[in-house]
Parts: sequence; structure tokens; C-alpha cells
Amino acid sequence: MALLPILHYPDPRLRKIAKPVTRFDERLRALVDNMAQTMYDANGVGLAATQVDVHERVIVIDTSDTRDQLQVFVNPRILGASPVRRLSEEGCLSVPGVYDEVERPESVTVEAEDERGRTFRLEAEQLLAVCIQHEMDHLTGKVFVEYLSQLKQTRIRSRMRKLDRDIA
Ligand code: K1U
Ligand code: ZN
Repeated sequence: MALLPILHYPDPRLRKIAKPVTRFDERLRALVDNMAQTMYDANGVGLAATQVDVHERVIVIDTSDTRDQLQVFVNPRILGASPVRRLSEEGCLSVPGVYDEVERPESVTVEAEDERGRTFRLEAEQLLAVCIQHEMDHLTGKVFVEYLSQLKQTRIRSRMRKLDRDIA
């Protein structure tokens, strides 16, 4: 297993649209293992392939306290969303140190394949629902800060550029 470098906002590669996975093979399973290791190492609860510069529809999530309940979503699709929307705090490994509130549907029904190509369906609420929606946005090139005001986005972009200059 390997740790993968995580792209930082506003890297233009975060805007790429991910393609559906067509082969459920060892290469996909190695990607999933590496993404899981990268997410756990960074203390995240989710990671989308886009964030590690792989433009395929793959997400890993673990919202458990014990950090041993990995969920893998390949080619995820939202089948239904609650009309009730809720504000909750989000963060992003691609925007380190930035947390803000975003409004999204309170619960979603999602269908996906696992890393072996088996289709499953689940109804998600609370942090899992937020995380699935946040990670699915990454797959379409959207980062959560784009829900914030233009003023906040400008400030975050300059803060991130400074951070990347400091660590270079
Ligand atoms: O970079 C990512 O997409 C992962 C991101 C997932 C996420 C967390 C919370 C709300 C929406 C999406 C993170 O793991 S951010 C770090 C984190 O562990 C966290 C941040 C805020 C609330 C709960 C957890
Ligand atoms: Zn994110």
C-alpha cells in the first residue's frame, strides 16, 4: 500500500470530471487500498479519487469512531434526496484548515458498486450523508468552498496559495 499525494485547492486538476469505472480488477482494488490508507493517514472521513489526481468515479469513506468501517463507493449515484435540508460543518483534505457550514439534503439514498463490482444501495443520514454528497461533488469537479460567498472563496484561495508556497 502507498500514501498518495493529495491535491490542494485551487489546483485546476480538482475541477476535472471523473469517468465511470468499467473494470473491477486488481488495479482498482490497489487504488482503493491506497486511497483508504491516504484517508486514514490524513485523519479524514472521506476521500474522492479526484483528490489524488485519479479521474475515476471512486470514493472511500469511514465515519466510524473506531476507524475500521471502510465503505467503498464505485460509480455512486443518488437515487433520492430528502426535501429537508440541513446546515452542517464541512472540511476537506484538499483545503486544509478551512471549515465552514454548507446546506445540503439531510439524507440521501445512494446506489453504487463495491470494489468487486457488487451493487448495493443504502440510505445515509447525518455525517455519512454529508460526506457522500461532498465526495460526489469532487467527482464532478466541485470543491465545498464553491458553496461559500465570493469573498470567502477569494480569501481561501490566497490562504491556500500562501500555504503551498510555505510548504514548497
Ligand atoms: O477531503 C475530503 O473530501 C474529506 C473530508 C470529508 C468531509 C468531512 C466532513 C464533512 C464533509 C466532508 C474530511 O475528512 S475533512 C476532515 C474531517 O475529518 C472532518 C471535518 C469536519 C467534520 C467532520 C470531520
Ligand atoms: Zn473534500
